[in-house]
Amino acid sequence: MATQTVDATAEDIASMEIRGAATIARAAAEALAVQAEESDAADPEAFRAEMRGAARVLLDTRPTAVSLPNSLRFVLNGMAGESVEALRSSVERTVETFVADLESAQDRLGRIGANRLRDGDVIMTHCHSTDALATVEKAVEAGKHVEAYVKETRPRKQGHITARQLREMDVPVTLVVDNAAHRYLNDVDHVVVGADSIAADGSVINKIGTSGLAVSARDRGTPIMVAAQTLKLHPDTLTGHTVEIEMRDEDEVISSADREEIGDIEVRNPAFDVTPPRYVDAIVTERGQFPPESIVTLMRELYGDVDDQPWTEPSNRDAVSADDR
Ligand code: RUB
Repeated sequence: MATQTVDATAEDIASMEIRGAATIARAAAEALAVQAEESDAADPEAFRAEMRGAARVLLDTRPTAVSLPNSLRFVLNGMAGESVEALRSSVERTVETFVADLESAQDRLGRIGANRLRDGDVIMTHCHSTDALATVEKAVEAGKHVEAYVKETRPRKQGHITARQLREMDVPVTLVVDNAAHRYLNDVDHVVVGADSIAADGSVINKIGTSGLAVSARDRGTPIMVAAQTLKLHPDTLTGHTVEIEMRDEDEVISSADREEIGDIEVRNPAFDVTPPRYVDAIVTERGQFPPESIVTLMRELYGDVDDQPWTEPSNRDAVSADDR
């Protein structure tokens, strides 16, 4: 298990040292285990308050990937016991369960997604998604030959990570700039992407550029598979909330020297976008593959009774739910 403190983990998530929805969720859960281990809380209430505070620090890092609140909720709701010692070990056990579930979910969805890929298929990827790569890995393990066009993914170039990991699987890779995607989609059998959040209507929230790629793929008749374990289902969207799209620093897009030379301009750097369900062929989860419009059924089954924010202090809870109404 990782041994990073909550503050170090929060800093790494905010700076994207730790990134990608599943990896963020795992790191956050593991940081809570470290907090529990190192806590010198005098009594159970102080311990619980400390854990809630730690969860809020992690929650404040990045707003879009629902895997982060889902993981914090799982750990905080798993806290049980009448003594600090009992609470501490319940957190450690819950985090172990969370990490094991996450790994087995990725393994299972990988095998399901791999069934969609045939021997000789060419895929196109966007950004870097461990869930998406799990489908390729399982296809390769099953003896299928798969090749990949990898989109660079400006501004952070997560495509380089994808390219490296695909090469480690011996998958032939062609790296293209984002603007070349449409040009090469004729040669592609599947677009395979991950998700940071999935909304109740089946919309997929993923790295900026996913929606443009999906529209292009639909135009070319290329199917789009979204590989997303159920940790990516966004329970708040069941009650009409929308998913916040993170806006990141302008420096990721343009250097201050270039900007000065150009003159007075606005710069926008949204990290994610929303792909409507009509552009998505299948959402592949560890529970099977779903047409996007039917994902709400699974969301209700898994998260239907989730309306709690266990990181909120009990004294603020009434105010929060009143605000919510
Ligand atoms: C990462 C990204 C990934 C999803 C899914 O964005 O959009 O496609 O998080 O990843 P960023 P995974 O680099 O800004 O975090 O399948 O690994 O959860």
